[in-house]
Amino acid sequence: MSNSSVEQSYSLAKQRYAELGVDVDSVLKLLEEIPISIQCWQGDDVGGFESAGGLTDGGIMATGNYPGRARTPEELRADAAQAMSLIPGKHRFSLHAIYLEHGGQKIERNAIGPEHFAGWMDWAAELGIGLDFNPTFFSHPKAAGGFTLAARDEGIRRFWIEHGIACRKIGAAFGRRQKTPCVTNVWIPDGMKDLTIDRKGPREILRKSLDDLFAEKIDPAYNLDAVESKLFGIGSETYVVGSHEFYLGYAVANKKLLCLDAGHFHPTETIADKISSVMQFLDEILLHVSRGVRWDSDHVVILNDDLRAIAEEIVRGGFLRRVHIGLDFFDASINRVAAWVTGVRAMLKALLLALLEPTSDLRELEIEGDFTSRLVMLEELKTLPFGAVWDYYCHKQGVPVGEDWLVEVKRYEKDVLAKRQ
Ligand code: RNT
Ligand code: ZN
Repeated sequence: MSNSSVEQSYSLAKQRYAELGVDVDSVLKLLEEIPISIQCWQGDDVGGFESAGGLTDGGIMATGNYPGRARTPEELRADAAQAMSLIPGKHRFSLHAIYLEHGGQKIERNAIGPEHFAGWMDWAAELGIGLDFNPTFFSHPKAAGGFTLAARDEGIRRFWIEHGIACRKIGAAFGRRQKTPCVTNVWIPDGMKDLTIDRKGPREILRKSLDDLFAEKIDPAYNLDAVESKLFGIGSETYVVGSHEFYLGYAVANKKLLCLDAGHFHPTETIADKISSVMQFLDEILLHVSRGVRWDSDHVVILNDDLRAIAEEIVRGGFLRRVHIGLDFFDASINRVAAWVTGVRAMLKALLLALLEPTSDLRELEIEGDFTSRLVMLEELKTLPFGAVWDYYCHKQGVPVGEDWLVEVKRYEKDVLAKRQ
């Protein structure tokens, strides 16, 4: 599309939105300020660089064998930078502990430190982006029994507490360096495949483990702790220790961030409506925006009704500064850079659509009891020229407009990814 047609379409779109009282230019300024935390693990199927082993059991699984997976930190950084060059705005990058750079040494997970992430910190500083962090409680012999922080075995439990403690220090080091807090998110796979007698015991253990893991106070300007629940996983179909109710209670009682993963509830249960509820009791939350399909909770995010509802709830509730938006999907069956770009661009489109809504007018209609107009307006808003605004935003941010970004990904695939054999 030519620059002049992008600009012409934009100016018409702007007029149309102005008729509804929406100032599109200021909406675009707002959108520019919203960072999305991009998950590192889409780039290599959650393999990490601890060993060549890749993702092993722990309640999650990447499927597909599309060529070009990143095998080293350098490759992953290059792929992520390539993705970010096709996404409008400045975002964040979320690392997992297994993405350390160990310099050929065997470093146990309870012995990792900020020094093993120096390369990542330098890279982030160069790009001017912030980092977030995740301890890795899976793909490890000490997680093979299915229990980590909720383990009855004291040695195993201690090991994982120490891992969590080490990770919070890494998060704080990120935060200190980047001048924005690092969100460090705890997710553990602990659970049971089949009928479970003692659902209480492991939860008592987990509660104690979390208390130990979080015992040290860390300045929230540097590190924010989040806890992520799940209903079921692969091999933990019947019972997951860290359920929604467990972590909701823990987060409220201990002033932690609650992480709501869109794929971690009943297959038809969505997270949008949970936001304004939990925000009554929590200062901040983390989202793992994902797309569940049947039993899989981690398909690439697309602009569907669920995603739109999440963005609408954040915007309508005025929660933009209190909700950290992270993505969580990993698809090994398509080009991984394209997966990233598709997911982040979808999230941004959903936020843009929500920001373009004449929300106060709609709220007025609702308060007045004019539900007819509320429904009619919501339906009419769907066909406003949103695409023209999105295209202009991409153009203004210096990234490809429309499907042009795919051309860049195909070129990168041919020049770089295809050569990784
Ligand atoms: C797993 C959780 C968790 C992971 C990442 C890799 O079900 O969603 O967030 O996907 O930590
Ligand atoms: Zn998640």
